[in-house]
Amino acid sequence: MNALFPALRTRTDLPALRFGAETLTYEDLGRAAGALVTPILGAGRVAVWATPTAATAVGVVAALLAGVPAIPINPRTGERELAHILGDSMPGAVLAGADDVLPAGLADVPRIDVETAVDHHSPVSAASAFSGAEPDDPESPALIVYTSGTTGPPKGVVLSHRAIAASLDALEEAWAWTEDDVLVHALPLFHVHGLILGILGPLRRGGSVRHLGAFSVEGVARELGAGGGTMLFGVPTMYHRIADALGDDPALVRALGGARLLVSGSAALPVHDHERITAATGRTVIERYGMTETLMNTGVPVGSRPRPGSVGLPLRDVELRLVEEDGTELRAYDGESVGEIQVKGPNLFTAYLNRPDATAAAFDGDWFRTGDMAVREPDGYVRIVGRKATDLIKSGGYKIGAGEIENALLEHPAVLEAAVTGAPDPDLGERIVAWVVPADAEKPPTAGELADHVAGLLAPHKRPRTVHFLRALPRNDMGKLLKKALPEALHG
Ligand code: MCA
Ligand code: AMP
Repeated sequence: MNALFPALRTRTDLPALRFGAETLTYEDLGRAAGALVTPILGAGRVAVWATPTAATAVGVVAALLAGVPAIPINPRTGERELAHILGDSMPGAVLAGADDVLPAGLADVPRIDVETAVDHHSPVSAASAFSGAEPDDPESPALIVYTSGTTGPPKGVVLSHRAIAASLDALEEAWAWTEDDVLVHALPLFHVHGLILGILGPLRRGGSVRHLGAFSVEGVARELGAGGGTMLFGVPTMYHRIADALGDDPALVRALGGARLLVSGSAALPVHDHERITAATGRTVIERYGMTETLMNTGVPVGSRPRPGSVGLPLRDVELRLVEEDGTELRAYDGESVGEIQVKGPNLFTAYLNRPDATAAAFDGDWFRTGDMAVREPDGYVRIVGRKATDLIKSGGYKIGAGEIENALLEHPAVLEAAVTGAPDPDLGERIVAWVVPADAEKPPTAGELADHVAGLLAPHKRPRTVHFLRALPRNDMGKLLKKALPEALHG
């Protein structure tokens, strides 16, 4: 039973999850998740309406215990994206909190309510609540997480029990992560960072997690300070906002200064923000580098000297190489030879759901092509310097494909042509910029209308933050769009 979460049996009276005022011990979690195992066993796959609540954590743990693959769904997902995810993954049921209002797109999927309030007088013990259905085969699929590519709709990344266990256990070693750790975070629960690292990570260690529900600097200060948090996980946008607030907030300075580990990931944390945090608190933020398809690849080990701008060393059992454009392996450890990061190891995904073509294209033999460009320092530390595809945008830590936004914009009746790029943004890392040729130059749509249109079809974080209107998109003689020439076209 529960190979992923042995603490469900051993740490029964200790706190596992806290979301706001709601706390679940391991016993509570075992009972709540155990009660769902039988109802979901026949579902084939189960969607989880991934609000930032205890219900999501209970639903996902239940699916893992039942051996039924779970598909976390962003509760703000727009109608087009939701239809794609459901059509692609065909869940037999959706798990949702009892009070959640589900959109029409989910009307045909049988709903199972997740109860987090546990009846302590029930004779069902946590252990007996499990059906013992958890798969023996570590290769069996555990989660299907949707991630954007440069074009087309998001792809479902199939992650096995093996990959999740391997990645979390490698982080245990790198960060001396133990059952005594209390993780504070405010990440969404429909991606790897917030769900696998942020919820399943503490549960695998037998520690606990305090989720803020929504990110706020005050919440971080409270939970890391008096709340007893020992670790903080966040995306660079969160650390940027923390760095902005440190000057006026002695309680925040104390809270960060007292934490055992401050970890940033999902995008590069600018050196300036590293420096501001260290100057104010005396603490260094450490970075780790991962991807939905690979889970965690590298990390700065706890206790290493400060390395702003570095994502650290390959984690245990992860092999990492740098490869030149022509496929030649780069052997230099010189801090300046740039190659694409390729990785292999037990942390890798199984396949893209229903996409053997995309799966095959993502690999060079056993090596997964990350698309991230990096150098290696003489001591092996990896520094990411860019990304191969300019059509992938990282905004607020979310990966967003330019192509999917362009397609959504083109569906707006007032849009004739559209191009999407990423622009540097101090808060979000990159900001989505839309370049639009209106169908009627006299009556262009408003920027807000286009943002709402994209948010409604895809998701709010994919909405353009800036919209430029042009007479025509710049193209070469072959008709190919020249994205680099867009700023000039604005003034042309
Ligand atoms: C504004 N809003 C709108 C619109 N305009 N909603 C609909 N339509 C509109 N036109 C709403 C938003 O929904 C939101 O509502 C509020 O306005 C503000 O949203 P926004 O400006 O987008 O962002 P934010 O609230 O300021 O969030 C910043 C953030 C967030 C908290 C840093 O970006 C975030 O949580 N990022 C985490 C991304 C992440 O987890 N990435 C991991 C994937 P409301 O305020 O009500 O919510 S990468 C990964 O997993 C790999 C493995 C890795 O390495 O980690
Ligand atoms: P996703 O596909 O949403 O899981 O995002 C994965 C991508 O996030 C990686 O391919 C990197 O480009 C980026 N990423 C994750 N962690 C870091 C980091 N610490 N520094 C720079 N980029 C990162």
